Amino acid sequence: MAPWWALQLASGAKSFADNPLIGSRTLNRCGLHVRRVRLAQSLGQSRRRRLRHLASEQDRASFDRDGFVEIRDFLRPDIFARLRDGVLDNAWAAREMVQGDAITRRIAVDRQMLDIVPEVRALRDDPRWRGLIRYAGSFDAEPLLYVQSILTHVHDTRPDPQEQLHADTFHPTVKAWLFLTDVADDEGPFVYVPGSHRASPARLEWERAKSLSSDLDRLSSRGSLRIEPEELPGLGLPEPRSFAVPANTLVVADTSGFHARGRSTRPSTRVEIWAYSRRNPFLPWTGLDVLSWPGASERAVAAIWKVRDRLHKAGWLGHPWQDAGLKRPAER
Ligand SMILES: O=C(O)CCC(=O)C(=O)O
Ligand SMILES: [Fe+2]
Repeated sequence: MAPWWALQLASGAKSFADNPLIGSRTLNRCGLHVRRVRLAQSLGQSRRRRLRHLASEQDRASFDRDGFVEIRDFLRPDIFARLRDGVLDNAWAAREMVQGDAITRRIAVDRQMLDIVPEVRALRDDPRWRGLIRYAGSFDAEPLLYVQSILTHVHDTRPDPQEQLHADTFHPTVKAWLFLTDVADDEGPFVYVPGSHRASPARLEWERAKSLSSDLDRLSSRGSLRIEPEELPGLGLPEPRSFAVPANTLVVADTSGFHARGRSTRPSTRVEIWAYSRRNPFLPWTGLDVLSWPGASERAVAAIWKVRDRLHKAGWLGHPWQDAGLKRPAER
């Protein structure tokens, strides 16, 4: 396995628990983890500089400062209303994952949805949407698109682990949410710590300490490092900002910054068009992206799920995304 583990060092592999090189305290004492963070950060910055033309100066300034951009009233109201109704009023092939007491439901934005709800296609092709996601993600790459629903307090069990502040991974990466429903502050809004996308000296020191720690919780040990709110001031970071926002708000964020899903105090349903893009952080170039081939991105999600189903059946892979049949996005 050693050559495979070594190759993974040049990829987005992030699990301290699954790769003995990434998790090696000896190597991390010599600076392996922090070097990967720094190199990925500087390559990401360099790719972003080459993609500056894709986003407006104002959007870039917000993103560079905060690690996110929030745009209210993103679509024209009549177009947004048609998009929301078209998506919410139909039943689509859905997958669901249970985490704690919450269910995350995902529906692929595939060819069928693009045909039935043309406003979704218009969103996918909207230059501001396209450009901002590419700039934030630091790649000229087509993101994977889903309709995502967060249903809280479905099960009577431990809380949803996404409620803990965390970084998804160690390198620049993007997720985007166009909220189709209003999100109240006590209904599990997205929260983000402004400025936490930067690899500041204090953050690098914190990364180093984590990479040497022998008692990481399960998700941290798999490379999505958890942080306690009390630790933020020590890193020179402010309190998290909560995105309690009206429908038709777009948030694009670098989720290597600290973020979470805020508490929900009662059963709630949040629905969004959700975009995700992640490539090998050590690629020096911005393009050459397979998902950007014509027709590829709208088939990709179904293909990914199919491959995972097969690997799961063969016993090679845990696969949390269960087939949930046809569901309307906000159905409980
Ligand atoms: O859905 C949210 O509000 C954030 C969940 C999260 O941590 C993520 O999508 O990476
Ligand atoms: Fe996350």
